[in-house]
Amino acid sequence: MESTKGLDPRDGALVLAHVLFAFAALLLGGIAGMLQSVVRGGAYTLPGGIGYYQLLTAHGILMAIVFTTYFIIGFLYSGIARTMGGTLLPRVRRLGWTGYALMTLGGLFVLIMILLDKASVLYTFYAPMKAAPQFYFGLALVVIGSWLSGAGIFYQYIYWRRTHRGKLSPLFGFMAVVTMLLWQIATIGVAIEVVVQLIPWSLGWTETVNVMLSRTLFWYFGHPLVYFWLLPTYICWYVIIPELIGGKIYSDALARLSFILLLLFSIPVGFHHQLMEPGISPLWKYIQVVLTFMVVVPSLMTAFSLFASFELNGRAKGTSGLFGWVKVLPWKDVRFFAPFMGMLAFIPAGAGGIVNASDQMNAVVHNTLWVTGHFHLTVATSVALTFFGITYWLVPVITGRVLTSKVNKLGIVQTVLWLVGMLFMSGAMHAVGLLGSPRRTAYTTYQNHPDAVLWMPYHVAMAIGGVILFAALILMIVNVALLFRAPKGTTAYPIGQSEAPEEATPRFLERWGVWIAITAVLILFAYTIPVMDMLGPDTYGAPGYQTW
Ligand code: HAS
Ligand code: CU
Repeated sequence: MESTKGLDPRDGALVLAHVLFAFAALLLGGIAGMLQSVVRGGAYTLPGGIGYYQLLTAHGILMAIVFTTYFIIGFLYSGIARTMGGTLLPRVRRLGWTGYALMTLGGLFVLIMILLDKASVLYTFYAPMKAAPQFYFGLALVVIGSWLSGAGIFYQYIYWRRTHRGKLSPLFGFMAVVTMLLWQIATIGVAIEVVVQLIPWSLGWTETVNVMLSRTLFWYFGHPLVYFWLLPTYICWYVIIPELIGGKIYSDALARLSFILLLLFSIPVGFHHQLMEPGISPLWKYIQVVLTFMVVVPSLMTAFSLFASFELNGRAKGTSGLFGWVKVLPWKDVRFFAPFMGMLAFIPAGAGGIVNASDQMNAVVHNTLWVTGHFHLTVATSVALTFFGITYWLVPVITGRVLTSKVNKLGIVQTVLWLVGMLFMSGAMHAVGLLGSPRRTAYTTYQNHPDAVLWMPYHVAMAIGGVILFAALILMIVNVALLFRAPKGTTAYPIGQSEAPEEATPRFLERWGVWIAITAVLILFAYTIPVMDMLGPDTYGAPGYQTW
C-alpha cells in the first residue's frame, strides 16, 4: 500500500477543475429543477418566455451528464494518482486536460443551443424531435473528450502493470478501468446515433431519420450510462467506506467480480427502456429483460459485501447481536453518513428498478412520474449523496486543509435536508406515477379532468420537496466554499485495505481480453437481429419536428 499523503499539486489541479465544474453545473441544474417543480405544482409561471421543456432539457443535461461526468472523471483521476504510482504520468495529465477542454467546449455548445431555445429536446434527445446541428456537434465533442479522459486512465493502469509485474493491481485502479471501459463501449452507440443519424439529418443532408434505430442506439448507451454513475459510487462504498469506519474491505475478489459482472451485463439490456415500443419483437425484449435481471446480481453482491464489511467491523470492535454493528458506525462523520444514506436509499431505489424491468409492471409505470421518482432515488440520492460525501475529504486532500467540525455538522444537516426533500419529491412522484400522472409534461389540468384534479396534491408535495432540495443544494455549495477556507492541515486519502491477502484474488479477473470479448459477444447476441430488423426494407423514416 502506498502512503496516504495528499495528491501531487499538478494532479490536484486537474481533479479540482473537474470537481468545481461539476458543482457549478449542479448549481445551475438545481435552479432549473426547483423552478420546474414549482411550475408543475401550479404555483408559478416562467418569466421571459423561458419554456418548461427548455428548462427541463437544461436540468437533465446539467445534472445527469455534466455534474456526474465531471465529478466521476475527477474522482477517478484522484484515485488512480493516489493508488497507482502516487502521481499521474505527464502524458496522463495531458490526456486529462485535453479531455476536459474538449468536454467543456462541447458542453458550452450544448448549453448555448439550449439557452437559444434551439434544442429543447430533453436529455434523451429523442428523434424525431430535431435540435440545431450545433447541439449534436457539442454532444459529439463531449463524448470525444471523455474518450481522451478514459484513455488517460487506461494508460496509467497499463504503465503500473508494466512496472509491477506479477502484482495485483490496486482495487481502486481496477475499478476505475472497469468504469471507463464500460463508458467507452457504451458511448460507441450514442456516437453512431449522433454522427451517422442526427448530425446529417439536422444539417438537412438527409430528409428523414430512422426513429427506432436512433432510440435503440440511445438506450444501448443510456442504460450503461446509469451504471457509469453507479460504479464510482460503488468504488466509494467498496474501497473508501471500510477505511472511514475503521474496518477492512470484506473481499477484494468479490468486489472485482461484481465489477466484471457489471461490465458484462450493463450493456445488452437497453430494451428495458423500450418495452412499450413497437418495432422490437417480444422475444428480444424478453431476452434483454432476462439479462437485466442478471445485472441486478452484482448489486445484490454489493449489498451483501457491504453488510459483511459492517458486521465484521462491528464484531472486531466487540459488538454482538443481529444489529450490534450499527452502534459502532461513525454516524457523526459526514464522510460516512452521506454515502451511507445513499446506500439506504438504494434499497427502495433498486426495488423500484426491478418493478420497472418487469414487463407487465412496466406497462403501468412507463412514461409516468414513477420513473422520474425512480431515478431521483438512484442517481439523485444514492449517487449524489455519495459524491457529496466524497467531496468532504477529496477537496481537503487536494487543498491541504482539514474538514472542520463546523463543516462536518453542516454536512450532516445538508444530508438530512436532502433526504427530507427527496422523500417529499420522489415519494410523491412514485405515488402519483401509479395514479397515471405523466412524466416530461408541463403544468396542465386537462380541462379539470377528475384524474388531474386527483394528482394535484401530489404535484404540490413534489414542489415542496423541490424547494427543500434547492435549499439543501445551496447549503452544499456553501459547504464546498467553506472547505476552501478551512485551516491548513493534512488530510489522508482514505483507501481501504482488504481482509484477505493478495493471493486470495484470482488473477483471471484481470484478463481484460477475455472480459471485453465476452462483453462484445453478449452485445452482438442481444442486438444483432433486432437491429437488422430495424434496418429492413419496411422501416419508415420520420421527418424532423420542432415541438417547442
Ligand atoms: Fe433504472 C429507468 C431498471 C438501477 C437510473 N433508471 C431509469 C432512468 C434512469 C435510471 C435515469 O427496467 C430513466 C431513464 C429515462 O429518462 O427514461 N434500474 C433498473 C434496474 C436497476 C436500475 C433493474 N437505474 C438504476 C440505477 C440508476 C438508474 C443504479 C442510476 C444511478 N430503470 C430500470 C428500467 C427503467 C429505468 C426498466 C425504464 C423505465 C421506463 O419504463 O421508462 C437495478 O440495477 C437495481 C439493482 C439494485 C439493487 C439494490 C441493491 C442495494 C444496495 C444497497 C445496500 C445497502 C446497505 C445499507 C448495505 C437490487 C447495493 C443497509 C443498511 C441498513 C441499516 C439496512
Ligand atoms: Cu436501464
